[in-house]
Amino acid sequence: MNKCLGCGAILQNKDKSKVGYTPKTNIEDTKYCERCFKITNYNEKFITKLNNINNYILEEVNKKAKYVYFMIDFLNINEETLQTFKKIKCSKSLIISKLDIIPKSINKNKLIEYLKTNYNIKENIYFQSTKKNLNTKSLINNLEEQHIKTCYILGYANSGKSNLINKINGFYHEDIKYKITTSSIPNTTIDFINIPVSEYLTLIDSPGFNLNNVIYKEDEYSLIERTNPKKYLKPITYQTKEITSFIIEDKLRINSNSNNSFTFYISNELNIKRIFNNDDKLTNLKKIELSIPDNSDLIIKSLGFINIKKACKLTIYTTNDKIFEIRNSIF
Ligand SMILES: Nc1nc2c(ncn2[C@@H]2O[C@H](COP(=O)(O)OP(=O)(O)O)[C@@H](O)[C@H]2O)c(=O)[nH]1
Ligand SMILES: [Mg+2]
Repeated sequence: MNKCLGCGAILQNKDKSKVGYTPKTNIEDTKYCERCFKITNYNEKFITKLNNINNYILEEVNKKAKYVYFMIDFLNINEETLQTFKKIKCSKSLIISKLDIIPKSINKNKLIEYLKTNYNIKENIYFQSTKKNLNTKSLINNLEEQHIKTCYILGYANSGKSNLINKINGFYHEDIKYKITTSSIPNTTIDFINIPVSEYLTLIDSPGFNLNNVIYKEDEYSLIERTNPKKYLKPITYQTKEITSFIIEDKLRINSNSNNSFTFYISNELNIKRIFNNDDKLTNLKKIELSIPDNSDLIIKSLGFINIKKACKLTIYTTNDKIFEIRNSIF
């Protein structure tokens, strides 16, 4: 069976609506499926649903893997993503990817200490950026020093797995002929892809784990793309003295009536409106009440988090009431 070099799906010319489709008749000589061709050459966007993907990845990896690099970007550090990390049984390290977007004000060593204690992580944690080529070679050196021959690159959808593998492959081969397909929309990689980067080392790309709950609908491309910061994230702080509401992209409304300080760690491309009333006019949204302890982060899964200085009660109107977690501030 011939697999697409871009996404790992088994190539087929029977069903246009299924993954791996190519209109070509000579499948044996085909390198990429139609979807990968269109993503790479025409920047087309596709919604790809992968059923039961989280279990599929875990089962495969817990059967076969000896070593795993698990990637999460800064805005997706939360209980759900780290619980998935913990379900991987073999030796592993945690990679905080897209180092280039982490606000400069954040002390990286303190962040590592926080992750270790707050989320009880015993494994090594590294920062990495493919875009700025930071700490990519050292990830490979680690593997070589430990004589690891095969490493699975796992992580949440869009954390940058395929870009990292293409980059590393590029260190070994000046002109890589066949690149893995990458895009700003989740679920670009469909199945595991073995990439022998050198005589001694094979990296295995993987489909991304999917969050159980997200704020956007699956076809909201523009919003999905804008949730990913393209450059350094600039935290935005609002001091509140009276009744204030924050409305994010008309999908989330946070009503506050305390003397407080809210710092948003979400993509600067997202629209945050501040208004000075507590109307609840977003009646199509679900209403929830949350009690926030002193100096906490309110995590909004798929967006990032808000650091809130003082204990307070918030009324929240939201498209999805399962996207919240509260943690001690990472600062
Ligand atoms: N800022 C930044 N963006 C990145 C980096 N690596 C990947 N991306 C972006 O993240 C998105 C997903 O990348 P991809 O490699 O396809 O992620 P995958 O789903 O984990 O394989 C793309 O829009 C990339 O341009 C990085 O180091 N920094
Ligand atoms: Mg990928």
